[in-house]
Order: sequence, then structure tokens, then C-alpha cells
Amino acid sequence: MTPHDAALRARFCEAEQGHVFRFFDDLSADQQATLLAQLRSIDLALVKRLIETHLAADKPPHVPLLAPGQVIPLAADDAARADERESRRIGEEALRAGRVAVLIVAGGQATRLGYDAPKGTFPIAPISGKSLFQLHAEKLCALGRRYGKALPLLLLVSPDNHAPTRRFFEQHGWFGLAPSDVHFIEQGMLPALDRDGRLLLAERGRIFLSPDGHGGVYRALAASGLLEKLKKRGVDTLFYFQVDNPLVKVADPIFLGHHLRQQSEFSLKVVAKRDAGEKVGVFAQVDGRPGIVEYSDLPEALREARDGSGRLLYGAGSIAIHAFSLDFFARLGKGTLDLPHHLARKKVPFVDDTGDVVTPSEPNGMKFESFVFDGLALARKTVAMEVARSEEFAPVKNKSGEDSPETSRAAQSALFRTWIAAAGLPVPPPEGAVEIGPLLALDAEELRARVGGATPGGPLRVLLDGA
Ligand code: UD2
Repeated sequence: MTPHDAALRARFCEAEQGHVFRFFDDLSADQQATLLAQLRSIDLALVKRLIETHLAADKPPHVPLLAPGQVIPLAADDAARADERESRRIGEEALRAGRVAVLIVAGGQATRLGYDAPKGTFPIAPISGKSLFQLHAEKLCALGRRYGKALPLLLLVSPDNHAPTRRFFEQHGWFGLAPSDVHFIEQGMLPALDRDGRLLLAERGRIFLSPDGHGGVYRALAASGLLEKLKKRGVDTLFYFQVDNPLVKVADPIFLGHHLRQQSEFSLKVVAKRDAGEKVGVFAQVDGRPGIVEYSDLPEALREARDGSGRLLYGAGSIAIHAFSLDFFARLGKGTLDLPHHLARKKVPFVDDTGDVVTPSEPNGMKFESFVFDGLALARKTVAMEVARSEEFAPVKNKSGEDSPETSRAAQSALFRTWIAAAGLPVPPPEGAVEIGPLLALDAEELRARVGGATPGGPLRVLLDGA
């Protein structure tokens, strides 16, 4: 052991984490090097803070004061529609000027879907079976074509799924994007702790680490050096979404317009929650600041509470689509404004004192993640805008049931059917799958402009990719 490594070991012992060296002397040189590298990446001061925050029994949890948030409702009258047109104009102007980059968070582990590859590679288009990544990338290509300016694509990946994600893009010719416009940003990893606040070993020579949450994107992006490059290129706005939603209107100009007109630093889209139990965070005032309260943190009574007209009082469900100013990202990325870490109790296989791997039947480990939306409280100005679920949100979360591949494909087909009707084309029967590729049309108006009035000769499959 070098003096440097001995000092590292001393630091871990001092922090009462010396057990991670329990099997060190029996490891091969390579295994020792791997373990030391992992240990060097662990921020012991943060581990100490996590223990103090989440394990100290004498600390009652903070109960925030909640009130419903202010949301721009769906445009329902002429004035609102005129305002929407003005926002669209401003948003389109920004897109034509190349001021917008797209950021997709795709570093998660897709555990609930039970899919053993990066979630973005999951086949989701109703007929072609195009992957989530392909649909998102094709939307970027179509936008670049429409506005005459390519949009840089930033992908948040984890050290676990970085290589397969990059390979997927390479193998598919980057889905038509310029490789120099696609940037992979690796997020950080955090250790899990047992009930006594001790780091868990996944193997004798390996600490259990997992991605640090999408809140890690602020720091990861700042550390990547990309923020400066984007700024030089004239980008000042980021359009953010989660990889799991094939219906996202990428770089929606109306949303971008509202965001820019109000000089917002952090904007978000919401939908009316399907029901009180839907697993989405809600937009609210939290201790007097805009925030999103995660579904698991919303007290039952508030989850069910309704206003005079019977609508859920906390019904503004976040669909995790945001616009950010680049400057806000830079400010948070400095790391001086710390986001909280949320705790999730999970079953974490671990090596016990005798060196055997134990697979627990009950949650034994505490995993920690920071959330990007906790940044809302730090934004100088925010805008929340309601959108129609049927047009913008059909996520793939679970293997079956709600928010599954089946419901997502059905929602895509249903939306495309409305576009076909609006274009004056014969509408396919409700039970069949329908698909309109992003390269043919990004929305109903574009479809109408391209094929409206024409009667397709064959089945609607001909509409698939006709770019
Ligand atoms: C998220 C929101 C929820 C709602 C819903 C809408 C959180 C905590 N909750 O729920 O309020 O808006 O989405 O669909 O976000 N990811 C990373 N790195 C990580 C962890 C996650 O990139 O370390 C990505 C992941 O790849 C996915 C997204 O973040 O694209 C959401 O993660 P999730 O599946 O944990 O969140 P979910 O669906 O429970």
C-alpha cells in the first residue's frame, strides 16, 4: 500500500467505515486497485451528512407547508389562444436562432420495467418497433430540418449504461444525427448504507454504488465542460425530458416561448392527474417556494383533497418535461447550492462479515438520490404550463398494467388517429395500431400540410416514414 492509499484507509477508519478494507489483503492487485479507485470517488463528508440527516432518530422530519401551485391552464378562449400564438412565435424564433439544446435523462436502471438494457433502447413505436432513442433522435432531426438549425443532444447516462447506450447510437448510424452533436454526460454514483450507516460491499473488493439521481445532472453537466461550449455556440436554453416518454413534444415552441417571455429559469409541464393515486409528483408551493412534491411524500389527506369544482387540489402532475436557462444550470452545477438527497429503502445484496454474499428478503439498504426538480426552489422565476395528457404523456414504466409498453403504444396509436382525422384522411379502426414517424410529421398540422387531402393508396403503414 502506498502512503497515499494508507492515508485513504485511515480516512475511512476515522469515518467508522474501515470495514470496507476487511478483505483487502486477500484481493488480487487488480481487485485492490479497483476498490481503491472506488473509495477515492466516495465523498466521505457527504456520507457523514447523509447519516446525520437520515439516521439521527432524534430529528423529527421537516413537514413542509404546502399550497397549490400557479399553472397556465390549457388555452380555452381567444385571448389565451392569441397568447399561445405569441409564445409559439418567440419559441420558434429561438429554435431558428439555434438557442436550444435538448437534454434527455437516461441514467436510470429500468428496474420496474424488468428490462436488462438501457431503457432508451426499448422498442416502443406501435408498428415499426422503433426504440425510444430512435423516436427522440428522429424528432431532433425533424426539428433541425424545420428550423434550419441542428439541436445539440445531451444524454445523461450512468457509468453502468454509458457504453451500451453509446454503442446503440453507433450501431444505428446515430439515427441521422451528426455524431458531433450527440454528447454523453456521465452522472455520479453514490454508495448505499446499511441500517447502521455503514457502506455496503457488493463483493469483497467492490462497494455497492448506484446512480446519484437525475439531480446529479447539474454537477455532471458543469463538470463535462459542455456548458461553455454550448454557450459559445449560442445556446442559452435547455429542453429537458425523461427517456421513457415517446409522446414528448421535443422542444415544443409554445412551452419554450412561455419560458423565454417570462424570463423563467426553470419551467415545467403538468397534466391533470389521472386519479389521486397516480405516481407522479405534483407541482405546488412548498414552504412558499415553487416545488414538486414527489407522490410518495404527499400526505394521503392532501392527495385526495378536492376544490369546489371537484378537481384534485394537488392535481398538477409533473410529467418531467422542463425548460431551463443555461445560466441556471451553471449556477447549480457549481455545487455550492446543495440539493437534498432522498432516501429509498431497497434490498441490496451485500457481503457479510464472513465474506459470503447475502441476498436479503427485506429492505436492508438505504439508497440516495437527488432530484432535478428540487432545483425549482432555487430558481429566480418559474413557469408551469398545463398540457393535454393524450398529446404529450405516455410513459413506459412497468412491465404490465398502468404506464406499460401496452398502454404507451395504445396512447400513441390513439393520438396518431386524431392527426389522421385532422388531415382529412380515412381514420383507421380503433383497435388497430397506427404510427406516424417523426420524419413524416411532428404534429397534426404538419401531417395535414404534407398529406392532407391525398388518399393513401395502401394501408396506413405507408404513412410510417414517408420523409
Ligand atoms: C418520475 C418523477 C415523477 C413524475 C414521473 C413522470 C422522480 C423522482 N419522479 O417518476 O414525479 O414526474 O417521472 O414520468 O423523478 N434517471 C437518471 N439517473 C438517475 C435516476 C433516474 O437519469 O440516477 C432518469 C431515468 O433514466 C428516467 C428518469 O430519470 O428517465 C425518471 O426516473 P424514475 O423512473 O426513477 O422516476 P419515476 O418514473 O418514478
